[in-house]
Amino acid sequence: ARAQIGVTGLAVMGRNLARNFARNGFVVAVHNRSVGRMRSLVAEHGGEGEFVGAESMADFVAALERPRKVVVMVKAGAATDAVIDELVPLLEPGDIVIDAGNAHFPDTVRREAALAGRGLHFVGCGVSGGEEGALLGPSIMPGGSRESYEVLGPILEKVAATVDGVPCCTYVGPQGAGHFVKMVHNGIEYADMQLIAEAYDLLRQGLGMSAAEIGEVFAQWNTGDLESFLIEITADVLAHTDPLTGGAFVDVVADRAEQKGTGRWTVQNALDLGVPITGIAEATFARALSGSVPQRAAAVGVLAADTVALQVDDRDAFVEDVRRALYASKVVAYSQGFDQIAAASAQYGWGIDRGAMARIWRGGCIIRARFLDRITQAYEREADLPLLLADPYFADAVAQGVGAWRRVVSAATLAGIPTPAFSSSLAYYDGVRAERLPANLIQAQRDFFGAHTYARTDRPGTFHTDWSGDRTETEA
Ligand code: NBP
Repeated sequence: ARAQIGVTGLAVMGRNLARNFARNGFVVAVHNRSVGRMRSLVAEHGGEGEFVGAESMADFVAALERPRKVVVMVKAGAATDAVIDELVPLLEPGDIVIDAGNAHFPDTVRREAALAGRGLHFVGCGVSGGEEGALLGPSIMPGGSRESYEVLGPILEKVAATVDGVPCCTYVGPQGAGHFVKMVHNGIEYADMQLIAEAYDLLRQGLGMSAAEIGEVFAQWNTGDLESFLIEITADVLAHTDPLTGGAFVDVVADRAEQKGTGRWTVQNALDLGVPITGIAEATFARALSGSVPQRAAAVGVLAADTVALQVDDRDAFVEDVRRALYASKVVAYSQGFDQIAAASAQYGWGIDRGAMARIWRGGCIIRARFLDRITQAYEREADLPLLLADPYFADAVAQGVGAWRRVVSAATLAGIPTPAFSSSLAYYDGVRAERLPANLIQAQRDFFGAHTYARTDRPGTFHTDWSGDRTETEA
């Protein structure tokens, strides 16, 4: 046994992750259900490092040094359980199974408990960065026992992306914490992408700019506060010409956004925890709306528009307004995502360090951005920050753009350009900063029809009014 780590599941992600381990000097055992993938990996990339190809699971396990460290990189769901079931009888206490696929965190909680019962460590590990990240350095979010991280951490930190010499990998927390954080990362990614798409739409439909011109705007934005992987690739995509038609590539792509489920899981969990992640929810629903083919067909040309064309005297000023609105909306979406992490951490007892999560998202992953440094700094100033948006840096940054934000949202509304994420983020901002919300009326209504009681602003206690009788108030 001489392999320091093993990877089973050698499709795009597992193959590249195995190569990444080998290129970093680790001896890697590699295995795949169908042996062809394993053989082609060794044949094509054997020169990049030291691979130990195994044709059976038993040979694979036998090739590993103890405690064994087995990365499972298969299709999330039933395939993961099938591989675990095959693997577990071959392992010994102290061995570590790392699920690096996109598992739903409740599955990870279940698997961790089952393996812990057999003396095995189970590490639900979020990996972001797609194929390229897996090969060149992803952002890695491992959960599970702290003890397992002591053995595994140094290996993962070596293959992770680095920013300013700091690896984009750290221990996240017990049980399903790693996959949970990866899920919220993906939810934030949905919001970020939707906000960018809305900004594009405002410039395209609102100002009538060409895709290539907007690409230049995004390239420009990528030199400032918005600098990020997603803004960078947006500029690239918008500049791309379709070889078939000679027109802008984006114009030939069908406008139906698909999803694999992590956005939906994020929203479902937020509903369970009661955390208002309106940006991520709107982004997830916007994808659903785009894919609502019969509904859209029934509405096009039928539903009245009654719009007012965008009145723009100064194009550059409007573009700058959109940039500010995008930044402010993005701060809201991230603030909400970090709120969800805080709520889950408290609810499940995971002790997640939010500043550290922002730090490991600075490189390797899809939402990598300059902006994440600011988030880490905010949590360094105050680890238990109740609201990221209210951190002095972000409160000030948003304050400078709030006028622009209102102008953009109102212009979009009048022009009939849908901006669900821009608009709902602004509504959240106004809601969370309001001294008083109309929830007082809702509580009164609830007491009226269901005797659900209410609290008063002027006295402690819980009260009920006898609405159907003489309307006297009693303390409940
Ligand atoms: P896929 O998600 O396409 O899965 C293919 C792999 O799963 C193959 O190795 C396949 O083996 C194996 N597999 C299946 Br399917 N059923 C199996 C079973 N019953 N027993 C054993 N092996 C089984 O691969 P991927 O795109 O490389 O993604 C791997 C994981 O990484 C997924 O969980 C994915 O969500 C996650 N992820 C992907 C990305 C990305 O950008 N693609 C990013 C981040 C995370 P076979 O070769 O024998 O069919």
